Amino acid sequence: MKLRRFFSLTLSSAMCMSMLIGCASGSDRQETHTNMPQDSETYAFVAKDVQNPYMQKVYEGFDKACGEAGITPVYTGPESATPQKQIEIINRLVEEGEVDGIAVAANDADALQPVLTEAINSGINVISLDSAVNKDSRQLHIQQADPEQIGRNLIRNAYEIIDGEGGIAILSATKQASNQNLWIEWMEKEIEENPDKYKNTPIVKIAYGDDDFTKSASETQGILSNKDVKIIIAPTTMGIQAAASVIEQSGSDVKLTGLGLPSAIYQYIESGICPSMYLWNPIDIGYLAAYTLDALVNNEITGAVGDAFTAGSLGEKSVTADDSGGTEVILGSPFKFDITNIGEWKSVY
Ligand code: RAM
Repeated sequence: MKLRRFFSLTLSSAMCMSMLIGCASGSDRQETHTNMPQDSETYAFVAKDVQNPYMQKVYEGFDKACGEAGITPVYTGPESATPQKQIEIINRLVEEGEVDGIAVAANDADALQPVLTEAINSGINVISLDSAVNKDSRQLHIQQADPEQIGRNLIRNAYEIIDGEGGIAILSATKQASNQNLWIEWMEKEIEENPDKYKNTPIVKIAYGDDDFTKSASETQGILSNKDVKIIIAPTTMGIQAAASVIEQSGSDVKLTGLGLPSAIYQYIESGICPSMYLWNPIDIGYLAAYTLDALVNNEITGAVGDAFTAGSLGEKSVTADDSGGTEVILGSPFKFDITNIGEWKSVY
């Protein structure tokens, strides 16, 4: 794809691009790698928020794949998880005409549609990862793992941890997060479809910590004041970390499970506050996203069902239909972490 270029991506121009974007707003950040060939393509990863360590791990893989493929990577995103700031950032990326591909972890499934449509119309390849935009706003989505498996596994795991007795509270990310909302729908479905099994373990509360540590911690305090709650499911790496620390400090015997980074939660698995949790390899998500963008940019795939391509060391990947009528590439299955394996993983991610 030929894009209008204001300048070539030498060291000084990459700094210049960073400055241009940085000048437009003090509340988001952009980083580029500058040791790439002058005519390399540029792919941007727009994080839910740049502070989130999970997003930083995803970018680590994105950056790695870009390095292998000779692509210039850009890390950008808002300082807190809002769609408005993502719209501003993507707008600037489109106006500047420097990027050939955008991978976005969306803070709202629908709100980014106008700006992403503009990006696609201007010749930029667009995918979502982690948290999807609607099917009309992207060419395909990178799905970490089957949302049904994630949602059902989390409820089944919570049920086992509390021996089928006690209320369940969910501490989610933002109210508009499409990934968390879909997982919560599957959690509710698992309970609805098995009323006998779950008769003593209802979901008594859903709270939103906005992927912000302080807000998640104060929501956890609220949850702990409800004496019916025996376990919290936090399907967000930020939420589970905040909940674990509040439970520990308060001395509560409420248990915890969810989706967490082993590096942040291992001590709570060891102490028994969070007997087990799930995740997938966040580095691989970013790695897969960059190779998928590359396959789109080089016209190896169009994003249609049946398309296949090689995603570096992850090997052959194919495009499948998703539940919304769009398409996706799935990384794998959710992986369970507990006392038997957390030691091996706590230094990996
Ligand atoms: C959080 C984010 C992200 C989610 C992970 C599990 O950091 O909300 O979207 O996929 O947790």
